[in-house]
Amino acid sequence: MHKHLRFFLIWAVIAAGALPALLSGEPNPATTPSPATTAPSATAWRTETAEQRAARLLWWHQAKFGMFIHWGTYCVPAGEWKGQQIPGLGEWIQHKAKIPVAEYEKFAAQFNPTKFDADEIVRIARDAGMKYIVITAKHHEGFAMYGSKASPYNIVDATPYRHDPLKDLAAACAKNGMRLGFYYSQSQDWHEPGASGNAWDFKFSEDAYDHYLREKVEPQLRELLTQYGPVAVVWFDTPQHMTPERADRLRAIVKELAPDAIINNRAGPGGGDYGTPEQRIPKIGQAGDWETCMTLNDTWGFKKSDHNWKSAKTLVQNLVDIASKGGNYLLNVGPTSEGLIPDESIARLAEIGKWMKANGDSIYGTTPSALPPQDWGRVTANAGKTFLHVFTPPGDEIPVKGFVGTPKAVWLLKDVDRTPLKTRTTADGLLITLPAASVDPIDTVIVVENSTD
Ligand code: H79
Repeated sequence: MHKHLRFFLIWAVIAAGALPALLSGEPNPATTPSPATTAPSATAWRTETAEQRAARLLWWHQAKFGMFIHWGTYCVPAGEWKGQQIPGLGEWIQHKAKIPVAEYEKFAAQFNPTKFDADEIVRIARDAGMKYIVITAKHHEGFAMYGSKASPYNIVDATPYRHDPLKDLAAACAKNGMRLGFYYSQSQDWHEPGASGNAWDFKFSEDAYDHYLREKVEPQLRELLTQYGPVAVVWFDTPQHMTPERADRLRAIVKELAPDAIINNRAGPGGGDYGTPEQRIPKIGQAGDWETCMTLNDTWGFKKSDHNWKSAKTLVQNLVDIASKGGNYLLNVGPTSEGLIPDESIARLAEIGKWMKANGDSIYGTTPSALPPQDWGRVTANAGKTFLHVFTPPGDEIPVKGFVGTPKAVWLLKDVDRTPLKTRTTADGLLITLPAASVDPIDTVIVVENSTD
């Protein structure tokens, strides 16, 4: 086993090359600090030891699975402008159709999400097996989805709804042990002169940009970190024009007001706590802490015409793939202008939840396994147990490449009686018999209690 672990680690380090991340324009994972170091954290904006950092990130590592919520006034046009379907992401409609602020603002006046039910949303997340929620407090459109004193362009002051849904969500999360985080687009703000992104209404200047950061972004960040109870995650995005100094000002606010919060790596130069592969799952061996964010269909913000839903099988296998590589999965829902999560999303999350209820032990709190990649699926590990995730059984027997010794016990995770599965050891390693009747078409999980030799 030990010889094998060594081989795997060397191999994983080689596989962790930064090339894919560089090509995709994402921050170099090689600069993301690893929790395994004993030196003080490499994150300049934190003065904490590796142990303190590991403790701060512990819940997040154990959680593995969270809900992303993209909700803003873009759910009113829902992908359509002046009778035309606007291609691309729903939340990008203003940019894509170059809708002038004076016209786009009218969506707020039509936004009355009276069916929004924070308890129901938290229930949907919890039943799916999700342990945290990250919601858009302000996306690139510039509209605050909460009552903000720093800008009247917010859901309390600019809509007939006149109510703060983030207050409800914070209360529902607190009641249900669900961690809550805020997404905040700090650089693009298509509503504000001086901010980044809206070249059809405004002309960008560095001075005006600093004014925007100081007068809108920094006060709003302070509001979000003081008025909603503990904030578990701050999720910045698209740091165009963010210098290290500008990013440091935001990180300092987070550190001051929410010292335990985890922040993603998109505040700007200087990084954050974790990497954010978007709409993709990294190759095995990805260095540092990371979270794949992904849509259920092809859009983040609700879009009427988007019916390209991923199957529950794909979604569960994505979560397993991610957990087997040491990452987290942040899976998005885009509520409608009524405040409802689309039925197609709810159905898929419920199916994931059903699988998670029987198989969650193979996800929560796990780490990558020291075993090499297996042809039939993925492997996770936790406290002396190895979880074999069989996606495509090669036959009645599952060969476990690289497993050395005789396991103490082998059973199906979903089997509460822990009926032993038949095993045999050959020169090629361990073989486990998986009865055809036990196969779960999504992912059959076999628990191997490791041998003590
Ligand atoms: O919030 C979600 C996206 O809206 C946001 N990040 C996730 C979490 C995001 N902003 N920018 N990007 C992702 C990447 C940039 C995409 C773009 Fe485009 C390509 C901008 C212009 C070309 C996609 C296609 C959006 C508009 C056209």
